[in-house]
Amino acid sequence: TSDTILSALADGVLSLTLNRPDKLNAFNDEMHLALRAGFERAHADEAVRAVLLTGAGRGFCAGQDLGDRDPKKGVPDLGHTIETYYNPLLRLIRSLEKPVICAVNGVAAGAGANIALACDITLAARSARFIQAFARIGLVPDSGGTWSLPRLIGEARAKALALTAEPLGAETAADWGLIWRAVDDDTLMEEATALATRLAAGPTRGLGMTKRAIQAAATNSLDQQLDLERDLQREAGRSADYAEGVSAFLEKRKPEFSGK
Ligand code: T3D
Repeated sequence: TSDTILSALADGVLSLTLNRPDKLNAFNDEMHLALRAGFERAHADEAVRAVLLTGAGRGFCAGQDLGDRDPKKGVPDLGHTIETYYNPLLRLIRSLEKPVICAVNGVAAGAGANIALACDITLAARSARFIQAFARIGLVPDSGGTWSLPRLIGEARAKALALTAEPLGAETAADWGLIWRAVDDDTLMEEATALATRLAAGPTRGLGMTKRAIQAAATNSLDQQLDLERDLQREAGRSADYAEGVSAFLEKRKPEFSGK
């Protein structure tokens, strides 16, 4: 275990809190491994039905800890660190067939910004800023940023954000469709927790397949997507939660989903 990630399971929600507040929760190797372990648990543990990712202190995440990248120590192989740490994390978030909610409590810079964008529903405190900081140090957006930015906000805005590294406020991020919603700073965690708890009480398999289908649309043709919808609907139609959902509707009561 590591205190670089605080982990707690309540009401089906696995809360993962980036916890290096003195460094605005920048990633070192230890925090990478601990966060990965959190998402691996979310994949494996049936009791986890949603994940809530946030940061401790005044920042969400400032990306890579640049203290570990001092050029005096030699030229690093960043391809290796991307392959070893950032790419596996992105794949774990995207392939998790459970909702991942991100509560961006403060500045999200570099990989920190793009990890927030990889989550399924991202809320941000009104004071939070998103910064594609890579251009300031001669790097290229990673953690899926070059993929997610143009898809979420179009090429013009994606290029301007990435080339200028200008901060984008949470309100504008929401207006542009980069994130779901900007909320008051002092209600962020309450709203994000309520959303995660609601989703964790939902029909987990159906929600997971919905996530998979929407993500697949990024590369599928309409025909491929229609076939995928047929296959997933067949599977969803066999789930216990579908039977419960329909029964509850017919009996005019609230459904009690088991996640199965
Ligand atoms: O390397 C690889 O493996 C490749 C992968 C790369 C992925 C990446 O994420 S590259 C991008 C790395 N991140 C950055 O370039 C962002 C660097 N940080 C900043 O530009 C600013 O800190 C912020 C704009 C995020 C916030 O500014 P501000 O003024 O609110 O806070 P601050 O004073 O700059 O930071 C507060 C403290 O956190 C400060 O420490 P101090 O002086 O109080 O002891 C600062 O040095 C530290 N900190 C912030 N970001 C990082 C960091 N320390 C190490 N690494 C950081 N990324």
